[in-house]
Amino acid sequence: MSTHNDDFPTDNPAVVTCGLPYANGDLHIGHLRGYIGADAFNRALQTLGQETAYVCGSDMHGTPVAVNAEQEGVDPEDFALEWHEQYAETFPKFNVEFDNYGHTHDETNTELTQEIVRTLDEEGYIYEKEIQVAYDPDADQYLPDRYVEGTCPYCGEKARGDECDEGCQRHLEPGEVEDPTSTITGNPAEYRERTHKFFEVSEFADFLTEFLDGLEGTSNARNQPRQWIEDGLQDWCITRDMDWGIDYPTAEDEDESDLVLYVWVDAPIEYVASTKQYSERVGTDEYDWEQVWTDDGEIVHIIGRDIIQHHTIFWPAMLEGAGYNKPRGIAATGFITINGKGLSTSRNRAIWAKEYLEEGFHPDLLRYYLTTTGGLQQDVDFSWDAFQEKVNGELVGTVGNFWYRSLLFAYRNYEGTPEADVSEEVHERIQDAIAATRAAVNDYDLRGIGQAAVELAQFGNEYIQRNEPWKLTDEEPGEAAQVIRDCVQIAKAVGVLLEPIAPDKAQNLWEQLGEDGDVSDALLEDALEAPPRNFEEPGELFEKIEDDRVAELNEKLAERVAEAEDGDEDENEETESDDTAADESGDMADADDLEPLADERISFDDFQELDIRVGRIEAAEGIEGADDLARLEVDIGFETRQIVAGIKQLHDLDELPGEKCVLLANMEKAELFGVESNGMILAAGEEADLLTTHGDAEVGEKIR
Ligand code: B3M
Ligand code: ZN
Repeated sequence: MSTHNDDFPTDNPAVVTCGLPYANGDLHIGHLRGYIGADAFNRALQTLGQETAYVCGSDMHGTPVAVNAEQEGVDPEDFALEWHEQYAETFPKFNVEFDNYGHTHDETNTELTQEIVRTLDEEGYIYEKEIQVAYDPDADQYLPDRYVEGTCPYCGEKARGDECDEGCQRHLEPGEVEDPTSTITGNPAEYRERTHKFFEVSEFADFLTEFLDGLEGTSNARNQPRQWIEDGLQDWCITRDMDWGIDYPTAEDEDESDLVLYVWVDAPIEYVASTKQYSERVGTDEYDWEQVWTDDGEIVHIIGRDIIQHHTIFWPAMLEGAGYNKPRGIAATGFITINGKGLSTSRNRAIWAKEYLEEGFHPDLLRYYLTTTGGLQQDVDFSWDAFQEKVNGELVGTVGNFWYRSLLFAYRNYEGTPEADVSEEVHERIQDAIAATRAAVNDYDLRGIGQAAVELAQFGNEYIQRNEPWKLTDEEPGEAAQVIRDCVQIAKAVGVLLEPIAPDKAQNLWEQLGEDGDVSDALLEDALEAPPRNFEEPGELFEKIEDDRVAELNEKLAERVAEAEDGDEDENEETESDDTAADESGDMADADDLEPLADERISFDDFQELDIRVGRIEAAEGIEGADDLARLEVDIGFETRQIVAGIKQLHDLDELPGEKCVLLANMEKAELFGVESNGMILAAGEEADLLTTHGDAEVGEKIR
C-alpha cells in the first residue's frame, strides 16, 4: 500500500466518517454494511490507542429527498427530518455509535457550507457560466438531477440526472444526459439557458494526482480516480434551480441568490460540521475539530463505491481550495447481493433494518456476518442460510464454545481465574493475534480484524483439546491450573479483539470475567492483562439458529419478492439504484445489452485448438503505472504461468490467491507494460467475472 503516513496509532486525533444516508426511506442491509463497517473500523482504531471520533449525519437536501417528498405530497424539510430522527434511533440498535450524528440542514452545516463556498469564491475558484438546463414546460419547472432521466454519454447506459448509476458510475453534469425526459411528466425535456456557478476542479489535477499517490484505503478508491484525472477533469456545476437546499451565499450588498447549492457541496461538509458539533459538545480540550480538519488530523472516509468520484476528486479539491486538511484514507465498499441477486428496494429484495431487529436477532450477529464476509471492500452476498452457517459455525461453534467451556471449567474448579502465570506459548500466541489485528487495521482490512479474533478462539479450542485439563485436575493439579489459566487469558483476549465487531457480546464476556468498566475502553495490550481472580458462573453468549427458523425466513423473503413482482407486472420494468453506501446489481443482463450471438459456426477441430485449462491463482498484484492491469501467477499443473489481466480495478487482488480459474493456455504471448503475459484468463462481462469450475476438476485439467 502506498503511503507516506506513520502507522496507526498516531499522536494526532482521527475522524472516521461514513457516507451520509439520504433522509428519504427505510434503512436496509446495504446501508448497515457501511455504517457497521465504519463503526467497527473506528472501534478497532481505538483499541490501538488511536484518538478518534466517528461522525456522520443525514443528507437532507438534493433531488433524492425532494423527489420523494413531492411524491408523498409533503414538505421536504418535514419529510427529511422524520427520516433523520428514525435513522438516529436505528443506528444505536446495531451498536453503531456515532460520536455525533447531525444533519446537513442544521445551522452548523449551513453556516460552514456558506463559509467554505465564500472562501472558494474569494480564492478565485468559482466562476459563472451560461448553460443549458433541462426544463419541463408542463410542470413549469427546471429539472435538476433526478428530475431528469436519459442516456449516459460515456457508456450508453440509462442514467438519471447526475449519476450513471447503472453503468459507469460517473457523475454527470447538468446537460450531459442524452435524450432527457422529465421524471415529473415523462415529457421530453426542453433546454433553457441559465447562469450557474462552477467550481474549477480542473485547476486541481496536479494536486489530486499527488493526493492519490499518498492516499490509503481500499484499492478501488485509490485507483479508479486516476483514470478520471487522465481523461481530463471537468469543472463542476455547484448550483441548482430549486428551492430545497442551502442558498448560494451572496455578499451582504447583493440580492439573495435564487440558486441553491448542489447537494454534493454541502453533504461532505457535514463531515466537518458534525465533527465540529462533537467538539463543541465535549470541549476542544478533549477533541479539537479544527486540529483534525485544518492541521494534522487523520481523516478516514468510508463510502459506497458509487460515490468514489465525489470523495476522491471533488471533495479533496474543495478541501484544498478552502485551506482544509485532506483525507488520509478512503475505503469504498463493494456490491451487496441477497441470495446471489442484486439488492433491490423496489423489488423488496432486501433485508430491512427494522425487519432484522423484529426477528429478534442480536445486532452483533449481523455485524459479524457483514464485516467478516465483506470487510470494507469485498462484495457481500447475504442469505439466511449463509448467515446461519456463519453464526452457528464461527460464533456459536468456535468463539462461544471456547468462551463457555473455558470460563465454566475455571469457575467450577477455581471459582475464577486460577492462580498461575500464563505460559510462554499462550503469551506469544496472543501477542501474534494482537500484531495481526494491528496490521489489519493499518491495511483497512476489516476481515483480518475478525479473523485474528476467531483464529485465536480456534487456537484456544485446540489448546484445551490437546491438554485435556479434565484429565489433569486430580493427578496434576498444578498443570491443570496452568492450562485453565491460559484458557481464561485467551478468552479475555478474544473478547478484546472481537470488541470492534461484536461490542455487546465482548462486553458480556468482560462482565462474566468480573472485569470493571467497558471493554470498549480496553487497548489491544489489555488482552495480556490478567482478569480478576474471581468470577461468577458463566452463561452461554451465543445461541444456535435452528433450521426451521431459516426455512421460515427464506419463505418470508421469497413471498415478499414475489408480491412485489406481481405488483410490478403491468408497470415498466424499473431498476432502481440506491442512495446509500450500498450498491445494487441485477444478476441478469438485459437482452438488449448483450453482444449479439455470432452467426458463423466453427468446427469441433477449431475448438480443439483452444487449449483451455483449469488453473489456480497463486499470486496477484497490480502493475505499477497501468490503471487496469494486474500480474497474476497461475498454477496450471505442469507449470506456473505469469499472466497479465485487465482486472486491477474490478477485483480485490488480495482475494484472488487460492481461487480456481480457467485459462487459455495456448494464447500467443504478449507484453503489456513491460510484463510478459503467457496465457489468458477467461472472464465474463464488463466486471470481468472470473470463470471457474464448480466440481472437483483438478488444476491442469483440460476443458472440453
Ligand atoms: N447522501 C448517499 C450516496 O450517494 C449520499 C452520500 C453523501 S456522502 C457526503 O451514497
Ligand atoms: Zn455511464
